[in-house]
Amino acid sequence: MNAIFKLSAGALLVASSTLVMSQDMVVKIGHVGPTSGGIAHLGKDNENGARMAIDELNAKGVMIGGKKVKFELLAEDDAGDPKQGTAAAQKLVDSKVAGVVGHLNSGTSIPASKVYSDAGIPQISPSATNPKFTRQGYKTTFRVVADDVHLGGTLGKYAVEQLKGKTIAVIDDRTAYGQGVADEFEKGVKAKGGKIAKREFTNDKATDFTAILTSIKAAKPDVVFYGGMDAVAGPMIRQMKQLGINAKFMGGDGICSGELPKLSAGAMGDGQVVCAEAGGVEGTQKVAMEKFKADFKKKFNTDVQIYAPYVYDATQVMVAAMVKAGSVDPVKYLPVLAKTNGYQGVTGTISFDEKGDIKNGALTLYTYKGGNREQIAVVR
Ligand code: ABU
Repeated sequence: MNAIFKLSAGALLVASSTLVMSQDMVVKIGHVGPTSGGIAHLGKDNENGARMAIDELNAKGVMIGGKKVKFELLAEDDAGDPKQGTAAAQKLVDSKVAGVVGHLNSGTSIPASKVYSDAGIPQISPSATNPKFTRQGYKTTFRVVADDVHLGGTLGKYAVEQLKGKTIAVIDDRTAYGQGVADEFEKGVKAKGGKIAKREFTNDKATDFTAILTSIKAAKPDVVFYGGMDAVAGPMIRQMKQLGINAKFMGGDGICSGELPKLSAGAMGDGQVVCAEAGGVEGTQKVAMEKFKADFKKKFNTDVQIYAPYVYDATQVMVAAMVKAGSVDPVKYLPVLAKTNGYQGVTGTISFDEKGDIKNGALTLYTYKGGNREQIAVVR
């Protein structure tokens, strides 16, 4: 009897907790990034940003339309590959997600945006910077960082005005991001009267740059810009050193990670690398960002790479729109999301323009000293 009683009580407890949970409205939010392949460390960083937001929202308890919501993160890996990106997008649409945060890369975010647009599902990228992403006329497409026009253009001007670059070489990885940011860098250099002495290209999986670096060495560059990601930039910096190229090395947000010193195997001289993150915090906002980074480290036992805080904010902005709309139905909360104005996140103030781009997006210029990233300036 006793055993039966215990069993029954246990069953009752299970049944009762299932009952409580079943009263919660489960809302699925998708996240996509490359959690496999060369930049898996960046994909995981992004995914952790989403997980942190979801866990906090669930711990806090969110009511939408009078119902308690339990958010569920559906995390997909696109390996940074455009085809896998659209497949992951379709999988999330089929799983009936209410919204998607991602993808990380422009080369995956752009083709995936059509899938989300066709399904009417809001998509916020925390890191895709190719301008085309928000210029396709889709109402479902948003981003919370500045684009490559701002990023590449600012770095190009910096190369001429601050680094006093006279002989500038440019390499890109032929991806939507890498080639695009390199083109904008060129425009920035030329706008300030500088000249591009050499333009070369590689690909996003290459490991040997001897041929292009030998060609670049002949031009005796004082600045080399690379449009691509840190997984390629690291070995490139190491091979530049081996070939005796002592130029400053510049790149966009894709190289501006905490992992770059390790990826270059310690070949970076202090102040040799200048890169820019497509976002930035200033003044009192720094306190919130430092807290985020400390909480992130405590939760995941790893430092933020680049975009985890932007993923966190993108997730929070999406949920804030659902709360304000009183609905998780994309038809109802999408117009509210589009009108986001003055949302205070850990990355700063988020307001969207008519294209879904962040208004007044900042950039942060960084260099590396002693293997650590050091802020040079925030530029708007
Ligand atoms: N913005 C750099 C990394 C992501 C991308 O735009 O491809």
